[in-house]
Order: sequence, then C-alpha cells, then structure tokens
Amino acid sequence: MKNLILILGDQLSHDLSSLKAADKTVDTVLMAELRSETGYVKHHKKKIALLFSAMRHFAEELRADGWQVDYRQFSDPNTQHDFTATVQQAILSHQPDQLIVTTPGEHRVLQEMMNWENILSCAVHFLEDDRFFASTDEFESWAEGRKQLRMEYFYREMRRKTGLLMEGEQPIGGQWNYDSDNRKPPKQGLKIPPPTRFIPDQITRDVLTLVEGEFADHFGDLYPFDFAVTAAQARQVLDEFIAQRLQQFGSYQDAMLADEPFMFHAHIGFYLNCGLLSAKESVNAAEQAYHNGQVPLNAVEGFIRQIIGWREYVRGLYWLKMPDYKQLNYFQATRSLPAFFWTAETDMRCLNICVSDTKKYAYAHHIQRLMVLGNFALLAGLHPDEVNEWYLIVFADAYEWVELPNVSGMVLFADGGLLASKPYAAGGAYIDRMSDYCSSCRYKVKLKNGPDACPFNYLYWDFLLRNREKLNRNPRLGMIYRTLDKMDEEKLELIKSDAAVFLGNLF
Ligand code: FAD
Ligand code: DLZ
Ligand code: SF4
Repeated sequence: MKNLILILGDQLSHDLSSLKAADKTVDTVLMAELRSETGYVKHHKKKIALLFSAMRHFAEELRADGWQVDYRQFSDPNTQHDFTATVQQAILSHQPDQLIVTTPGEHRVLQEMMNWENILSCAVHFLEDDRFFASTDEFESWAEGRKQLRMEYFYREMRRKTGLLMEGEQPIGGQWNYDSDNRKPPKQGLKIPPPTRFIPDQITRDVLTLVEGEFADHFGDLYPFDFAVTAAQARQVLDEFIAQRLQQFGSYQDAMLADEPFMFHAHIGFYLNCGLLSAKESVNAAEQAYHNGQVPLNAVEGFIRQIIGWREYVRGLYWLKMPDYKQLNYFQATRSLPAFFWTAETDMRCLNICVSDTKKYAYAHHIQRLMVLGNFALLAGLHPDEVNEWYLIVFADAYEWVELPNVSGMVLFADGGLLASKPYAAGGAYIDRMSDYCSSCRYKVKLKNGPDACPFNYLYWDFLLRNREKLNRNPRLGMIYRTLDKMDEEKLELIKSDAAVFLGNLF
C-alpha cells in the first residue's frame, strides 16, 4: 500500500500521527505554501515568514531522514494554492492508494477536507492529532451535562490525568492553583533577560525576500526577523526560558512595562502551535526544573496551568462549539475596529504601546492582549467578527482554535459566559497598577470624567450601564452594580456623555 501524507503548516512535528502511520521507504510527504492559507486573513508578515521557513526546514529534515518530500513553494508556477487542488494534483503524480492526514486544527480546513472522500480518486484516512493532552472526545465527555465549563475544573482533571505536580491524588503543595501569588505589579529595577533570538540562515533569508515581495501590503514589520525555525531552536527557546525566566514567570505574569515587551513570558506559543515544540516536552521540562529546586511552585504551576489547562481547554471548547461559536455576539456589539489597531496612532499610551509591540514583534503578552487591547474592544463595543479577524492576523501564534475562544469567550464575553464567569472589564486603575504606561500618558488615570480623564474610566461604567439588563444578575458583578446604583444622576450623565463623545470620535 502506497500513501500520500499531507502535512499542514501547523503540523511540523516529527512524531505527528500521520508520519507515525507511514512508511518512509514507499510513502511520499506532501507540503505546500498556499495562497488560500496566507490569504484567508492577511496574516502579519512575520507569521508567514515563520511558517514558510519552518516548513522548508522541516521538509529538509524529513529528506535527511530518508523521506520523499513533494514540497510546493509559493512561487513555483505549478503550485495550486489551495489544499484540495494541491492534493488532487499530487494524487495524479504519485498515484497513492491512500491519502493520510492528521486532522487539521481549524474548522474551516476540516470542512474543506470532509468532502475529499467524494472527490478524490483515492481513499482518505484522517488520524487524531495526538499532540494534545485531551482528545476532542475526552473534552466532550467532560463537558457533558455541565452548565458551566470552567477551566479550573478541567485543569484539575488534566493534572490528575498527567500526574504533573501531583502527589498521588493530591496537588503538590496542597493547592491546585497559585494564581493569587501571581499578580505582582512590576517594580523598579527588575532584571529581565532578553528573549532568545536567531540569525536567519539562507533558507530563512530566501523566505524573507519572498514575503517582502508577495506580502508587502500585509500588516506588521518583517525585519528584524529572529524567530526559531527548527525544533532544535524552539527547544533552545524553551530551555533558556526555564533557566532564565521561569523563576519570575508566576510573580510577574500580569505585569507590563513600556520598554519590556517580552517580560518573563516563555515566547513559545509560536512554536507549540506550529508543532516545532511539543506541549508535553515543555511541561515535563518545567516540572523537572521544579523538582531540581531551580524554580518555585507558584511559577511552575502557573506555567503548567497555561498549557495543560488553558491551551487544552480552549481547544476543547472550540471543537465542542464550532461552527456556532463564531457567530456569537452576546452584547450585540456593532462598532467597527478603529484605525489605530493597525497604525498605533492613538494618544492612549497603553494602546499605542501594545499595538506598536504587536506590529514590531507579531507578539504581545497575555495581559496586553486581554486587559489593554481586549478590554478596549469590550468596553468600546467592537464587533466580534472584526476583533477576531484582527487577533488572527496580528499574532504569529494565532490559529482560530486558540484565538477564537480567547477573543469571543475571554475578551468579548460574546458567548454570554460559557468560558468566563464575568467579563474581564476594567478601568484605568488596573492598567496603572500593573504597568508603567500611565505616568507619561496624555490622559490622567486618576481623573474619572472630562477631556483629560482616562477613557477607560468612563468607558468602563458606560459599558456596565449599557449592558445592565444582561449583566446585573451576575453574582460576581453585584457589588459593582450596587456602586453604580449609588451614583447620582449628574455623575451618570457625565459618564454617558464622555463615553458618547469619545466613541463618536473613534474611526
Ligand atoms: P506564556 O505567557 O509564556 O504562556 C505559556 C504558554 O501557555 C503559551 O505559549 C500558550 O501556549 C499557553 N497559554 C497561555 N495562556 C493561554 C490561553 N489563554 N489560551 C491558550 N493557551 C494559553 N494564544 C495562542 O497561542 N494563540 C492565539 O491566537 C492567542 N490569542 C489570544 C487572544 C487573546 C484576546 C488573549 C487574551 C489571549 C490569546 N492567547 C493566544 C493566549 C496567550 O495570550 C498566548 O498564548 C501567550 O501570550 C503566548 O505567549 P507566550 O508563549 O509568551 O505565553
Ligand atoms: C497559517 C498558515 C499559513 C500562513 N500558510 C500555510 C501554508 O502555506 N501551507 C500550509 O499548509 N499551512 C499554512 N498555514 C497553516 C494552516 O492555515 C493551518 O494548517 C490550518 O489553519 C489548520 O490549522
Ligand atoms: Fe491607558 Fe488610561 Fe493609562 Fe493612558 S491613562 S495609559 S489611556 S490606562
């Protein structure tokens, strides 16, 4: 039996289920740089460069390992530019008995592939993507019958299943979650090691020239390009994170500094999501560092929770709820994305910094994504479709399965509270406490109303007023609505008029 193995741009793992099922002495691997994938949204230039270079390096590694690889480069005149046509053409030239594919990460691509059984001239065999800790079926069983799908309970299941940071049935240290130790504001004089960077080799330089020519109208700076593009380099990023930054990761996980876009974060999402780095090796290495006495429990638990908790949970939720999840808009938000999300031209310093970082690095860390960019999108009532598209475009780690639940669920509360127990809405005081952004902003974070007041302050209360009907029965918002109810009419009018003027001038 002769197989054709299609490997997608986010399946760059040598232990991929489709490769494990194949025989390199007779089978052929197919990989392709496709306009359908670079163009379904106009990805950040760095994201395309990362994927094309990582794909080309991966193909080279497979060849060195004895595989036959049919690799279609973007500029090759024979490249068909969508998955279906590419596979049809490859079947004609290789005449396989069967096409083997590891199930794709996105619903959009799976829909396209579901039709292949009918239109291709060979059998099609889908294999589970077993690079995750929980299968989609396992998540479905966990979710069944639950009214609320809280990540914390799923996470505990994953701790039990993997045995990570466990002593028998109990969590090491007696607590499942050390988040309350993980909210330190940044302090002066923090020593933050620089991120791991790589000098582009010839393969990457060729890709950069291609991206420069073909995707000049896409968002973001292509240069400098210093991403890891091989599994060995991605492993180096992980190892340096564990040796140099994991120690402080927990404590300063929520902190933001204007001159430190990378803080103590791991910067591994890019590599986990395209397959260069495995989630299992990442959490195992972190746990080992804890057992070796190199890192404290709050740090390692926080890191492991992000991966076996949040990352697995959002994937499970995505496959459980798609395609309907994409249509949800609980607050019926309609406003268009303001231009500064692309240009960074805004006098709100926090937003200017977060958009500028995103443009430069195709990266912003979690709290920048959630409590600055996302908080603004929520409070300003931006339409979920536009916000989702933006997040999918701008971050090099963005794929719909992980982006959509974070944006529609965590940031916009568009699912009405399936993912989050209350909206992550906050006024300027939160940003001021967790960052150094406000001290040199044109707006005054302590002022609540008027032309110099921080817009987050009145937008926060205006959001709660606008959505009172949908939120005031939420037990976690009871105290906040009681505070609102104590405000006099004059104050409420000021909030509404400041918000109306501000939002009226957004374009
Ligand atoms: P670290 O902070 O060092 O965390 C380590 C790893 O934990 C990450 O690499 C990631 O794999 C995982 N992780 C942490 N938080 C989450 C989470 N909420 N959901 C899933 N995995 C998580 N992550 C993506 O991988 N792709 C996205 O497209 C994406 N979009 C996001 C959009 C919004 C609005 C928000 C609030 C979060 C989003 N996240 C996304 C989650 C998180 O912000 C990124 O995973 C993280 O910033 C990546 O940087 P890092 O590798 O330095 O992560
Ligand atoms: C994101 C992406 C991009 C930009 N380009 C390609 C590509 O040219 N070829 C490819 O196979 N995959 C690419 N990808 C990743 C796919 O979009 C991803 O595999 C699907 O979204 C399924 O998760
Ligand atoms: Fe952002 Fe307000 Fe602080 Fe300015 S004052 S940086 S707008 S939170």
